[in-house]
Amino acid sequence: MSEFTDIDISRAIINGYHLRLDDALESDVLIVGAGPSGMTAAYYLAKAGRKVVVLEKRLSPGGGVWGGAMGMNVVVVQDAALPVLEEFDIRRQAVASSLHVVDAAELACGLTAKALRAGAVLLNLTSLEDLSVHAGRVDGVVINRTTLLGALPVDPITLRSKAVLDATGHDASAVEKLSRRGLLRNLTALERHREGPMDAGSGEAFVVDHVAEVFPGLWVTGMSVCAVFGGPRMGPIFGGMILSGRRVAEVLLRQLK
Ligand code: 48F
Repeated sequence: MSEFTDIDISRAIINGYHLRLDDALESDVLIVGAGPSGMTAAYYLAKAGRKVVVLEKRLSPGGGVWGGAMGMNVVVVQDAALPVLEEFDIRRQAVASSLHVVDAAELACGLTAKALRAGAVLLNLTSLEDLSVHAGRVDGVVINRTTLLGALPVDPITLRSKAVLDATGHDASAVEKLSRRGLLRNLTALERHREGPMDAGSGEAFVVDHVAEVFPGLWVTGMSVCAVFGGPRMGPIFGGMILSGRRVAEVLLRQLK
């Protein structure tokens, strides 16, 4: 006779998840996208004591890291990002002048594990459907189960936060919600889908230098920065994403004070 039943297991899942969801209803920072920039930001914000919730539309966190380049699961990181890799206990191998290779799975898992252990909460299979705006400020997100979104007429729920961070990569999905309503008239690059052509050297600096609050309460990091401001794309080098996530966390922490 087993010590537990199938119903005990089901109850553990239901209660565990709904406690987590209930706790996620109000937070300091909601991060949309569990790619490298989003998970790095989640770690530094949670480590500083902020309540952080990360939404990810897919099953697995890690975003574009897993596939490396052309499906070769190795990524490149430059010298500037080594202190962050060390903080995350992620190994690397030096290859050429200032470049290192990192196993893609170790990077995706390493960023995720550190962010979660610092206290960030991840809701997977959860898609951003819309933003919540009150008194001219983004103050939350409207979410739905990824598998329902667009498939069935099922209403979403809302989570509230002091700041929302768009870390959705090339799509800049959160910023796009405001842009298509004409609320961001100055962001012409996003409206014209004008991410610049490949230029890794410039792009890596661009995503760090241009992290910004694009609308009160709504911030961008990672490739969303390029999508919004028209910076160059950069392919399978990830130091810029990690440094962009760290930088936006630093700026946000100052503002949240
Ligand atoms: O694309 P992604 O890895 O963004 P990133 O952190 O890093 C970009 C690099 O991977 C790569 C690159 C490197 O040089 O150019 O592209 O800027 O991670 C974005 C995450 O956001 C999720 C998506 O599934 C991915 O895991 N995401 C996108 N849209 C939504 C979303 C949405 N509407 N709701 C929830 N998650």
